[in-house]
Order: sequence, then C-alpha cells, then structure tokens
Amino acid sequence: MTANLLVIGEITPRMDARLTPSFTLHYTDRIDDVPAFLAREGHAIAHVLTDGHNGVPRAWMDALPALKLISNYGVGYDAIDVGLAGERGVLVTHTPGVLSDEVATTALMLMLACYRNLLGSDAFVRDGSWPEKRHMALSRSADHRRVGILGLGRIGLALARKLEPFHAEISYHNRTRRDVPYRYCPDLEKMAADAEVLFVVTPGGSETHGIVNREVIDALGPDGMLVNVSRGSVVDELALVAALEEGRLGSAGLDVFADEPNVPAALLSMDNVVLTPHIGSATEETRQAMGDLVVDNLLQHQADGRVISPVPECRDKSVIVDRLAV
Ligand code: NAP
Ligand code: 8YV
Repeated sequence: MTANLLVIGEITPRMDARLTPSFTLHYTDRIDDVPAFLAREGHAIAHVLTDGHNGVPRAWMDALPALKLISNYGVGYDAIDVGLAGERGVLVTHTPGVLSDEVATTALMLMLACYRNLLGSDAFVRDGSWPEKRHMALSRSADHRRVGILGLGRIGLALARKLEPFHAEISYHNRTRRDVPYRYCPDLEKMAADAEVLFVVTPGGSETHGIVNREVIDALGPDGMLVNVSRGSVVDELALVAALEEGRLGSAGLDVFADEPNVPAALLSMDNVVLTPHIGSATEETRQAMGDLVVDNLLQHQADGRVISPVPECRDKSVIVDRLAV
C-alpha cells in the first residue's frame, strides 16, 4: 500500500516518477482548498516534500498530527520551523553539498557580470550602439580583487576555490574559524572595509537577519560590490537600495531578495546592478542531483524510518543512514 505525500511547490517529472510507486502524491498547487483538504486527510499524511521558498506553514503543520518527515528540496531550510518539528518528533532533511558548486558559480557569474559590465555590453550590441558609437566605456577587471566571504561553509568554500584562478585575496567571516588557507575576520564590518567585493553565503533565519546592515554596506564603500546568493533577509534591503542610489555602494549582484518574487522597483533601473531570480542552483544537472536526494530521503524513511541528509538540528544520530557504509 502506498503512503500519502503532501507536495508543496514544484517538483520535476523524474521526482514524481520515482515517488509514485511508493507514495500517493497530493500536490497543494492542485488542491482548491488546502486547509479543508488537510482537515479531511491530514491525519493520514506522514510525509511532506517542500522547498526553500514555501517551507511548511504553521497552520498546515498543525493539521498534520501524523507528520514524521519533511524533505526539503534545497539546502536552506529557514522557511521550516525546525524547532517546532523537533518538538513534535518530525525529521527534517535537506540537500547539502550537491548544489555547492552550482551556487558558487552563480555568485562568481554575478561578480564577473558586474565588473565586466556584461549586461551593458550585451545591450550595446543589441541596440545598435556599436556601429554608431564604436567604443563602449571601459569596464573594471575582475582579477586580483580583495574578496570577503560572509559564510565560508560548503558553498562559500566552493566559491573561494573558484576565485583562486582569478588571483583573489580571500578573507572570510563565520562565527567559527576554519582550518583553511584564507584569512579569518572575526569582525564583519572590518572585513567589509578591507574588501572590494563582499559575498553573502550564510543561511537565512533569525540569526543572520539584517547582519549586512548600513554600517557593513558603508564599510564596503563607493567602489565596493555586494553579491548576495544566500537569502534576501540577510541584507538590509532598504539600506542596500539607498546606498546604491546615493553612490555609497558601487555595485551589486543579487540572486535573492527580501520579498521574492517582488524586487524593489529602484533596482530595476540601475545599471550598476545585476539581478537574477533566485537561480543559484537552477540547472538541469544540479536540480536532478537535489531532486534525487530529496526522493532518496523519502524512500529511505518509508523503507526503515531512517534518512540520509537530516538538518544539523536533528540530534538523533540513530536515524541517519551512512551512505558510504550501505
Ligand atoms: P553551510 O555549509 O551551513 O554554510 C553556512 C556558513 O555560514 C557556515 O560557514 C557558517 O559558519 C556561516 N554562518 C552561519 N550563521 C552565521 C552567522 N550568524 N554569522 C556569520 N556566519 C554564519 O551552508 P551552505 O550549504 O553553504 O548554504 C548556505 C546558504 O546558501 C543556504 O542556507 C541558503 O540560504 C543559501 N543558498 C542559496 C541558493 C540560491 O539559489 N541562491 C542555493 C543554495 C543555498 P559558522 O557556523 O561558523 O558561523
Ligand atoms: C532553491 C535554495 O532555489 O537550496 C537552497 O537553499 O535556495 C535553492 O537551491 C530552493 O530551495 C527552492 O527549491
């Protein structure tokens, strides 16, 4: 007999095909009245699949008394109340590692696009300016930059390694120092003052809310660049927009925003910013790897109650499968 799985957000056909033999899938996007559905069927749903954008609304969790596992399609799980999940004995899994290189590439791409004016160059060709004006204004080099990475975790480290061929001088700020060949800065504002580019790669959530504030942005300065691929909540977006408008910050590459998919109107007309719609991990290859891990967690749990990649808050190590050992 198949078990019920509540699917919040979009999944790929491959994920659907792998899940269907073991689960009856209930897509919330296809249900007219989700609260009414949950009031009727919620008692029989032990598994939820969601993503970093949607999480699981509190009211829905309350309507799922038999919930055992939330499998998150993404590494960031700030949209899920892991404290509440823990209290209720609900496991939460995510997709660490399999997307690190892709998101690092996105961050690097944003830096390169800003320094080398990729969007302006493309527009110069498309709008017919090239034959008429002949030369564009010179851009800035992306080589030999002093770079600060806020959040040298899995993605931050992948990014640091990708920056090495650009001869970057790399510093980082975490709460804890790591055994890496990069300079540790215990003070974020000081790191920003020393850096030409500040990359933001921490998790979202209350601990990091607004830590890139006006002071940090001002420390980066009129020639500085901010690249954010973490969560919009980590940066004070009003302060960021004001600094760009007033020339207190030089440029920005932004993949994430405070109120997605809404982007502050002022950013849309600035030619010193590059904007992408939260596509850090959004390639066929990486989404396949993420989707496989999401599904593997669900199938494993269905088979024996264990999981492969729980979030760190999950303290019960007995439920974790050591993939290398199996
Ligand atoms: P990770 O390995 O857990 O790394 C997070 C890093 O942030 C760690 O080095 C951690 O070091 C640091 N950190 C955490 N809280 C901090 C704080 N309050 N102050 C300073 N540093 C702090 O996570 P990851 O796999 O690299 O992913 C990072 C985040 O990227 C995700 O949580 C997600 O929000 C975002 N992401 C975005 C996309 C996208 O599409 N744009 C895709 C994937 C992930 P300490 O613990 O020592 O402080
Ligand atoms: C996804 C992300 O876009 O992994 C994350 O934390 O932000 C992205 O990989 C998101 O989880 C939605 O699938």
